[in-house]
Amino acid sequence: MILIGMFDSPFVRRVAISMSLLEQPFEHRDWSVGKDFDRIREYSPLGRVPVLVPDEGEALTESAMILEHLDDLVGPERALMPPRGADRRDALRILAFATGAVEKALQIVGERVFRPREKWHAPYLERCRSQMRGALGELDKVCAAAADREWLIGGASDNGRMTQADITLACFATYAHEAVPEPLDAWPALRARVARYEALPVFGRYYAPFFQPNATGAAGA
Ligand SMILES: N[C@@H](CCC(=O)N[C@@H](CS)C(=O)NCC(=O)O)C(=O)O
Repeated sequence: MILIGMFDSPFVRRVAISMSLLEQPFEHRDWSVGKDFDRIREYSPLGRVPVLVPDEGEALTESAMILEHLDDLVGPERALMPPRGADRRDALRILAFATGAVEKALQIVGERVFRPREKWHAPYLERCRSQMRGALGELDKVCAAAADREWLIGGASDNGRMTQADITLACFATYAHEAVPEPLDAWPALRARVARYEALPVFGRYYAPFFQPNATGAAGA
């Protein structure tokens, strides 16, 4: 399989980490959505990454769909999403807030990347920032409630196992931290858990620092 997209994308990153954990080897195309836009669009006319080109069949885009496909490939025993019940619902809730936070972070970054500074719209940036912070606050509560557990999902007795909720939480919170940038200091349980995950070798292997297009660009500034 071929995975297209750079590891400074939180969406590409969560797919790469998942593929590694699921022992699904892939060739990496480190293509930028800027300079390699046309090449990416040959595989996905949408022009977004990640794109996963399977050994057989059409290319897949949209990280959530790719992760579903990977879980399907390995089967329910090894899948990174819990199959059903309270564990699945808890994982979905974490994914929803993490996804909401990273989408708001991307909107803040997008304003800086695609619009000249004099056109940045401060009320819009502040709205996005407050929504992102609302979602990060919810994730902090989840992390605080799981403070004595290694992983977010699973019973206290078996201590659970790493799931997609852990992977996505770390990839998306790290993006908000580095790209917005949002210090995470207001959410100590979230910050500590993300730091612990980011220290794991698989997270380090699929990491690229976010390139700040406008180093002065605090949202709303
Ligand atoms: N919901 C999509 C989001 C993907 C996304 O926004 N990727 C960004 C990189 S972080 C991208 O390709 N941006 C280029 C563009 O939208 O023009 C997913 O989960 O795959």
